Amino acid sequence: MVRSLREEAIRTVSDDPKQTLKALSTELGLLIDGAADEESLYALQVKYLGKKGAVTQLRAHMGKLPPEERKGFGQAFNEAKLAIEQAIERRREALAEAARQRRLGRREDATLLPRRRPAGSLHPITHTRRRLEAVFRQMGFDVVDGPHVEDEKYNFDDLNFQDEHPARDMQDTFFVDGRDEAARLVLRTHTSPVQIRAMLTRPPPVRLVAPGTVFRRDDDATHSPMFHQIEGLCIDRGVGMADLKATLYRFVRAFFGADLQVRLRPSFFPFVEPGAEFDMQCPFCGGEGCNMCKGAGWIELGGSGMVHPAVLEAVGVDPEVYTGWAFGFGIDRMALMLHTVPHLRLMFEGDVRFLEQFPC
Ligand code: FA5
Repeated sequence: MVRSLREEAIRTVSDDPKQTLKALSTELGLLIDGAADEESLYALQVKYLGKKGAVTQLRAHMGKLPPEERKGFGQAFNEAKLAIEQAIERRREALAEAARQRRLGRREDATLLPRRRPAGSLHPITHTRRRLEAVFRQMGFDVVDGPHVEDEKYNFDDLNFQDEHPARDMQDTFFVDGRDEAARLVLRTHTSPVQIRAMLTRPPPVRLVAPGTVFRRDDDATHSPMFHQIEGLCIDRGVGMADLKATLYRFVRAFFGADLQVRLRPSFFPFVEPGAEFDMQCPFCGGEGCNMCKGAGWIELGGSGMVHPAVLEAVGVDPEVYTGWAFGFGIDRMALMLHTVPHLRLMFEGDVRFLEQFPC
């Protein structure tokens, strides 16, 4: 249609330029209004208003008119050209607006729920760890960090582990290749080596907690090869088991917001003497016995005890002057309890359907 219109214009232009201008304006108006997109509109503009365009060429034929008609034709030509340009501009705006509306999605329905934006949140273990840190900070503890790849000396030797202690066995510990036998590196098996690092750099009194990731060759329903612990350490003059128990009791009360009892049971860890496991009264049944505590009324939290004099000596602290206590427990099991999650494995599978249930 565009080509025939132009041919028609060229054919008739020699006859009567005024008639041709009129016909061209009318036809072109229709073509402009029918342009389906900005591209076809631009093509029309080039074809008719460009250097060799039908409208532009019409002006060259002005010379064929008698001199008295030229002025009137010139005026009519300018007005027609302006009208065409304005029509093109209007159509361009309309097409741009239509495209914008399409982009915005005009099919708005005010009754629809807003579209759900995926929002990240803290992993339940990170959330639990931060809560633990906050509670201990409030109780006057510093929060310190230690390396995941640890010197065997800090992980075992200085903590009074004998050479033949089973925990050193390849079954339990991930040894890191590349160092000679005399100075081996391990993925730390617990957070207790941070005790050694802290005592080597801080003179007593020391009061700190050290949360972090630890690694063991452990993998079953309740044990993971990578898990998290928090270590507590207090070194000062004249501190004893009563301070340890009181601190654990105050911690449990602050963390769970309930008056839950704590109990110590004798146990063995090479770096404490005496050593004790510590349990808390079950926060779900208050000690009555339920599924969460397997009917016991108590939930096992971790290990604790008075820092062994051999450990104090290894770091140059005089055991005749200073005493200290330490504790360590699993953050992961604390998180399971806090969020009533049944299996440890769920915490590490990275399944978003599970994780998004904890918008912490
Ligand atoms: C220790 O690791 C001692 N370092 C704790 C300690 C510190 C004792 C200071 C005395 C003084 P144990 O091996 O029992 O202790 O581990 C402590 C806690 O870590 C356990 O009670 C348990 O909650 C958690 N835990 C141990 N192994 C795993 C595992 N494979 N997966 C998840 N949690 C674990």
